[in-house]
Amino acid sequence: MTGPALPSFFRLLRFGQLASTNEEAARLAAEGAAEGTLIVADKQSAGHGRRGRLWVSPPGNLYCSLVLRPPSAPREAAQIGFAASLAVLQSCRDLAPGASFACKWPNDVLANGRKLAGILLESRAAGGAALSWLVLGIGINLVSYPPDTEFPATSLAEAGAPGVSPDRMLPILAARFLVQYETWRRPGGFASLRADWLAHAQGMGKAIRVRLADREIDGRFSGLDAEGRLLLDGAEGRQAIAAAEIFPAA
Ligand code: BT5
Repeated sequence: MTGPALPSFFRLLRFGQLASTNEEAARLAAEGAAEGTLIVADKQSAGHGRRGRLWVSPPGNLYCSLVLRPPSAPREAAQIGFAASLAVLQSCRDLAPGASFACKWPNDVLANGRKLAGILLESRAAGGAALSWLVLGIGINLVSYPPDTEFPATSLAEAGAPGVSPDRMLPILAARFLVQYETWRRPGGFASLRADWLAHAQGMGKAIRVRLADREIDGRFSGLDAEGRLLLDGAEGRQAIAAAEIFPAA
């Protein structure tokens, strides 16, 4: 299949249907696919989110996964999720300038307070020292969204840009991501990217509730550390949270 023109960094592989673009990208990455390999599917039969959760993936929305091979330590991998969230936010704002967009930790993008996009990072390390590969999966609800999610969802159409096709969104997103990725790769890049992300972060500086696997804790969202962990100031002092769901304080 032919597709939209993308910067030369990308090598686009398009599919009518896949179980999951992340699975396909991870399979290709393990076989040696080059950085910039970009898998796109019209729909997914088993799209997934974090911890095996389902990502509802009917035709009309964007489902893509990018193979990256940054020469970084595994603990820096999560930083790329913030680069991607910013790129998604900017791309959506380009198309729907009237809506209000925000980043929600760790990697969601919200439009008018509802979930518009999700991001899933998967990586493998080669012997601990450096990442072998990283797959960056992005799902953006362009025209539809599931009505019954725990955190309310939305689409770009509902945010004010009806009828945007995956082929229209993809080159905008690709160009925006490349700029963020290049920023990130520069010395000190994550510090500037983090400041940019925090300026768009939902709940920053506010009271939030953090749901961990086994308990919930309340505190003030006071920033991100160098590994992208959420810094929470609570009754037990400052904690760095690596994986959780966050909500406004009850
Ligand atoms: C995410 O997980 O938000 C990451 C989603 C990544 C999806 C992309 S699509 C291309 C690539 N290939 C894949 O297989 N995955 C990536 P998480 O934070 O765990 O959120 C999952 C939760 O979001 C679910 O449990 C639902 O509650 C909700 N959800 C499911 N589908 C949704 C949708 N289309 N829009 C908004 N929310 C959704």
